[in-house]
Amino acid sequence: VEIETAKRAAAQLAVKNHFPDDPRFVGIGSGTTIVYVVEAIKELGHDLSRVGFVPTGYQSKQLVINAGLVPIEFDALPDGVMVDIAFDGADEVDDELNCIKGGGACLYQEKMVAMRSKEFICVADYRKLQSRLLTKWPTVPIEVEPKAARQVMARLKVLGSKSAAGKGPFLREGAILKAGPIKTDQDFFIVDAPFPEPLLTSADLAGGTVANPVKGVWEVEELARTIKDINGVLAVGLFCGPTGPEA
Ligand code: DER
Repeated sequence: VEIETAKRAAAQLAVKNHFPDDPRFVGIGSGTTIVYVVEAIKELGHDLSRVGFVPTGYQSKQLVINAGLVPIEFDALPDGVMVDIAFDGADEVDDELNCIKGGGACLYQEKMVAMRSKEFICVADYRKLQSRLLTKWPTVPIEVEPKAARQVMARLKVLGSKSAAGKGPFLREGAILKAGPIKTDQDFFIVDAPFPEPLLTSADLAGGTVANPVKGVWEVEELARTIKDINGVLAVGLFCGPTGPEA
């Protein structure tokens, strides 16, 4: 199936099955699949004039505004009030619904909105689903305070971050028209950290299918927590599934 068709189909199904009848706040993620989610929300034909749509960065905010939906900034949410549901994309999803996120460098606000939501609906085409993370998507995106970037990359190397060719971690450089590293919506850098082996799921460890993981082979939640503890790291592009902690 053609990728864009698959993205649209996933978005239509997600919205049809999960959009609430009368939500107060709805989170809107970043990337390309989310465009079809917004399209599907509009096609519902509901009166959305009283719904606040919480964006997860500049791209997401423009998408909400251009769709004629009412944007509400995260810090304008009433204290103690949760977002009813958040829709977002992902770069890879494993059997336990752990996700790699950050391919679009929007992971910080995506995580804030996801963790503030009663329900998080990940919308992803068939390419993204792998039994373990880092099977096809090669790196863990990490948002880093610029002055700490070199120190964070050195720490990641110690943790075993390197590609099969022994390269990395990498500072995400600009696209064609930007020399030097890109800046996120928070004016931070993105470090992309490769690991030589796919990330284990908690079932791998519990089920004993992987007795004693070799050095440098990580389980998703443990790696997420370990990286989050490095000074200068703002957010890690590993979203732990429904059974996992807030990593
Ligand atoms: O950055 C992210 O996590 C985004 O959700 C993004 O990577 C999803 O991308 P796509 O929908 O364009 O594949």
